[in-house]
Amino acid sequence: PVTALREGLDSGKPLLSAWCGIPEPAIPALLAKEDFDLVTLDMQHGAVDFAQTLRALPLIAATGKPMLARIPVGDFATASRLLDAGACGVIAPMINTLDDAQRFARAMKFPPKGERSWGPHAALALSGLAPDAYFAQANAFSIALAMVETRESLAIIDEILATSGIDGVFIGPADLSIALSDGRGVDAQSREVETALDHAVARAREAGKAAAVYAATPERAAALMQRGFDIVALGSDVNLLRAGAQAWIGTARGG
Ligand code: 3PY
Ligand code: MG
Repeated sequence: PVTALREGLDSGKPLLSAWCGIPEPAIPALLAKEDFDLVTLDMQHGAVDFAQTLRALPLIAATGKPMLARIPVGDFATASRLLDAGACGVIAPMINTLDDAQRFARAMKFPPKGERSWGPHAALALSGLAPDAYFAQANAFSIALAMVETRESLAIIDEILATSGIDGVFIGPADLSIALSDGRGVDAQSREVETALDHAVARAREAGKAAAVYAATPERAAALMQRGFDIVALGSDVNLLRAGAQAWIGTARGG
């Protein structure tokens, strides 16, 4: 399973991810059994911590699906630890400078590309790969997605995409809408955001790297998959539960 996200991206078909923030590993395990292509755990805004992510990993891996995780801002040491634990990739929020991108990339890749330290014990156990095989392939299959969600970041998207060890960009439409409106509000579908989304897909294509994005509704996810994103994360588990509850309650009450 550690190689599964790379393989999914290489297939060229858009991947739909579940997005989990409830601090309970049974939830990503349950969603991995549905027809999602992968599952993402959100350690930035979700309530999941490292221990819960560790417990979710083998449960997701048992389904053969890849797991991605989003780290808290600047927490690049956790990016390496997630790879050691068997995550297929990491999303780093608020990558606003080239230095941010390089520091993130270095945590994600072994030398000579980066500075990741050796110790992928759970990843070896989960994948069944021998240490030398893991080492030889890990830089290629461990996916580093840098979040572009500010004006500064959008202005250097080509440089971020060109950074050695960065495998793609992940657009945060909510934060980007705040930035592009100069703090006037949050509107993940503002005109400025829509333009930036198409720009990001085009620049990632040109760079031969991945473009990923967050979608808050299934309709939005469908549209963004059509617009060329390689990964669309449909969030969140909380929204899914609430939407399901509201639909069921409505039907049960005869609405
Ligand atoms: C954003 O939209 O800002 C995100 O980070 C997606 O969760
Ligand atoms: Mg964000």
